[in-house]
Amino acid sequence: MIPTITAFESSPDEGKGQARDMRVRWALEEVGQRYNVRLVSFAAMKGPAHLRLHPFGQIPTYEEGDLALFESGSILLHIAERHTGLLPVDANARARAITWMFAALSTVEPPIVDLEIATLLEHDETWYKQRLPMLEERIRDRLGPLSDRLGKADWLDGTFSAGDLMMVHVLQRLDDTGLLEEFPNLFAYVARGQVRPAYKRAFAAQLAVFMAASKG
Ligand code: GTB
Repeated sequence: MIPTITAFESSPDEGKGQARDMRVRWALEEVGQRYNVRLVSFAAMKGPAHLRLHPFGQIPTYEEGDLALFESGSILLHIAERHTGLLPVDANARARAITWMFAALSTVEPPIVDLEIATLLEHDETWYKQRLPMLEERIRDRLGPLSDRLGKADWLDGTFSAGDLMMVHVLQRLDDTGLLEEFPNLFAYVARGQVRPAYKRAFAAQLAVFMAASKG
């Protein structure tokens, strides 16, 4: 059965692959699963049909037969569990890869999102300039230990896994902040993810949506 995911009809990231459908597309490409994409406008995301799929009115969602999922982490785990290639077979290694997915989502991503929100929506506030160094320091507090753990390795725990996929996609949200460059091994780690053929196919697919939308 070919699953259907949802993505922004016109992504505010202008095709940079920052929206969370990108990590789902990438996972599907890694495992060689074809997929359909239903594009949704901001208005449609808050309408009853989409809210039945996603209680918070967001993208991405994932539909496969009578299964409907939301939350990129849950969707990625579902894909990784149903196919080979994104989770190790060994039970302990598998549990560790899943742990890295959670670490990406619940420990590394939140301070990055805080910085994004401040930069996008709060830059005119009087306190913005004062708050910025604190937001950046909170990100460094995550990147430092992550960089130490990765060390000289290519991936976080042996071979490339869903944990790396999630972590790379979270870290690439730091593009344009200069923060990733402070940790050369993390910068190289993200680049290593981005040259994977599956990443490139997923990136091209979401960029094509943005290009078509901008032509009007
Ligand atoms: N926890 C959920 C998940 O992991 O799936 C979060 C989903 C989420 O935040 N979705 C966003 C959304 O639908 C799109 S990805 N937002 C609309 C809304 O909440 O009304 C977040 C995103 C959006 C834009 C950029 N950008 O422009 O760079 C980057 C990331």
